[in-house]
Amino acid sequence: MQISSLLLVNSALATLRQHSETDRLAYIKAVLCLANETTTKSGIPGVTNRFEDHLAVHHNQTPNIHWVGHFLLWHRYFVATYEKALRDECGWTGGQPYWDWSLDAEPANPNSTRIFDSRIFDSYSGFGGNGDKVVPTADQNPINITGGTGGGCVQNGPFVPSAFMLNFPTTDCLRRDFDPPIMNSFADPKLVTHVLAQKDYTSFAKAVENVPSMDQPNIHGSGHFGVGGALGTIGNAANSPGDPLFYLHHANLDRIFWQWQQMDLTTRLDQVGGPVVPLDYSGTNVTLDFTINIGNLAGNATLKDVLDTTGGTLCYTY
Ligand SMILES: [Cu+2]
Repeated sequence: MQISSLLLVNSALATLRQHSETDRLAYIKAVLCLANETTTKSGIPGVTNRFEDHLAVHHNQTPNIHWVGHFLLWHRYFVATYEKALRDECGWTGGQPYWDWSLDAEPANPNSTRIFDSRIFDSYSGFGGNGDKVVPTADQNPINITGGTGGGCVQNGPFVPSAFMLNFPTTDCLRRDFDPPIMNSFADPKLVTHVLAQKDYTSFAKAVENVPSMDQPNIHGSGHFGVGGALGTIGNAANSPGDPLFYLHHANLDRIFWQWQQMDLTTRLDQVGGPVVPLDYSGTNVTLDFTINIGNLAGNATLKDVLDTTGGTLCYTY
């Protein structure tokens, strides 16, 4: 049996809007601390700090961790490990906050910018706002994402270029490309209800990710493409953890997953499924003892190890 090195203590998660301004500032300070910690752990060439350690592990594993049976559990373990780094190395004392985009989405009004006016994007106590307007070339926008309103470097907040740069895989600023029509349709509360109504792990996981197409809204794509559009960092499959918001988006997906598990905990602490190879729905499926790894960030874990957020490996709830 694999004993993981990860144990999160007293880690209760809360939506960012439930945090006080002091807490929100403390969380962002911890993120900047991680980005300024130059003793790295991943061993991945090109990585210059502890924040990029996480980005690089996700980058390198991107071909194996999406549209697979272990998608949700890999990302659960990954976000929990990032939270642990913020706590152990950067003085954060809370749980990993999440961003519940469905609270502000306006599916009936695709061009609404209400969601982008929410406090999470505040220039002082939030994650900052949009990038300046850049028109993508056809090369930069292979899947032809429309509706983007930014695309350049974030213009305000704690992660502007003078305070925060990404050095992996290449040097770049943090980019955002707010896309109201995608945000409002992909973050539709009805999609959350649809996901929560799934009867087994495989169909749940499939409902969260849906298919790789912009024509079929899916909640996983909401934070990624609603904020990232065509050019934003969080919209890039490999480099999305370069946007600190990634972790709040994925914590929310994980919260929905945990909520779903709790509706039938006995069964759902013991059930996995879905393909080992991306989108290979007729191929081999993952099993409870399928092992995931997050490189040198923490020890390997089986899917069984991380199905329970309050089990031996993980220790948090929402
Ligand atoms: Cu991912």
